[in-house]
Amino acid sequence: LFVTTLITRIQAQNYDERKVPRYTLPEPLTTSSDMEVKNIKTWEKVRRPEILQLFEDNIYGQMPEYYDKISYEITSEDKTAMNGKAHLKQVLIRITQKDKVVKINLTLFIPQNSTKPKPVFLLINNRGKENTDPERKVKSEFWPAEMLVDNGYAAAAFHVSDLAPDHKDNYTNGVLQLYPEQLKMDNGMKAIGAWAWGASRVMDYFEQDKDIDAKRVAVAGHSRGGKASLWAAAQDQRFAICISNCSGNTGAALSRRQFGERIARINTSFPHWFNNNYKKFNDKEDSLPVDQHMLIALVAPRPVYATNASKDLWADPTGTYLSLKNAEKVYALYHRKSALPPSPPNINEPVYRSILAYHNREGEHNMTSYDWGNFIKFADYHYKKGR
Ligand code: GTR
Repeated sequence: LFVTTLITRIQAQNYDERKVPRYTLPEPLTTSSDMEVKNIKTWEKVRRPEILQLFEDNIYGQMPEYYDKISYEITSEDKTAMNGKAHLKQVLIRITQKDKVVKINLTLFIPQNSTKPKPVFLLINNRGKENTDPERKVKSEFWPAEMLVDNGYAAAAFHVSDLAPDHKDNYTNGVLQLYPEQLKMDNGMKAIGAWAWGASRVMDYFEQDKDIDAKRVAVAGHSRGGKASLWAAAQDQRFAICISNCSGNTGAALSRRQFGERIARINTSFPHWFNNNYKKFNDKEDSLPVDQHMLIALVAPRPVYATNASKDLWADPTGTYLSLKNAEKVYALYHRKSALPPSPPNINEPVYRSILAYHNREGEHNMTSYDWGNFIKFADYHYKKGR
């Protein structure tokens, strides 16, 4: 019976472009009081805070920023890591609130090619911990730290389980211990919010590490991690660049297309990711006051790179592309014009010389050295190699 139910559910997801319903996206540049946003000032003072609040209230939950204490301890370091190319720091970030503590274990490889502060890619690791093991016994494409270092970037990573274990039965064992009141609120933080919160605490650390250029921090994540990287960059404007790899539903893809994974499905499979209010939109995508193009717009004018994989229709490549395209008008307020063509580029034709960047890699749902290679070119382009 279980198997039959599961198959019926999976089949209920649409993969046919002709069956995408007609929809109207909410307008990023019209305020709740029907005022048209024509300049940066109205965007930043009125509409941006409104949209941020809508995402907090209806999807990702609140982002509490208070705590009694934060401390940083280098628990281990090695100046001869990666055959002498990198300085490895293992950093324990401890955040205390009342008698509760959250500990983030940050792995950080800093290139040794000069003494200048280095730009960094921070990965929110949602997969196996071995991918980001400081000893590099496993060198997976999911985190090609050597490649980042060879290109002059520091490589940093933490694991989501330090903030909120990725399971409905124990996701509260982390950040939510500091903020138990969040659990009582329908717009309270849950796991994705906790992971994004963790990225901001790592940002706090970067701001006081002299080897790191805290003005050049790219926050990156894959899939559920890419939903968190977008939410982190939307919330915390200190992140200079956002990378959202194959993030799909409630990440970079438009919900209203109802293509591949849908809200009802994600809320059923992962009830611990988004707030309680989000469950009201199960099978009611059209009644959401936002769609995901507005999440990307919250990152403006900072660069965003979203990706897909050709065999990963679950994450709706077309819907991801349309999300970027529909965020363009907010970037235009800042006179930042994207180089994205009107319709999606071919598979394996990355568009990275652009404020809003995109590629659809041939293959499966994953993050690979192909993806990272393009993220590096994207960062090089925006930082103008000036490092
Ligand atoms: C899937 C989920 C997606 C995506 C993915 C992942 O099961 O439906 O939304 O987050 O997991 O994280 O790899």
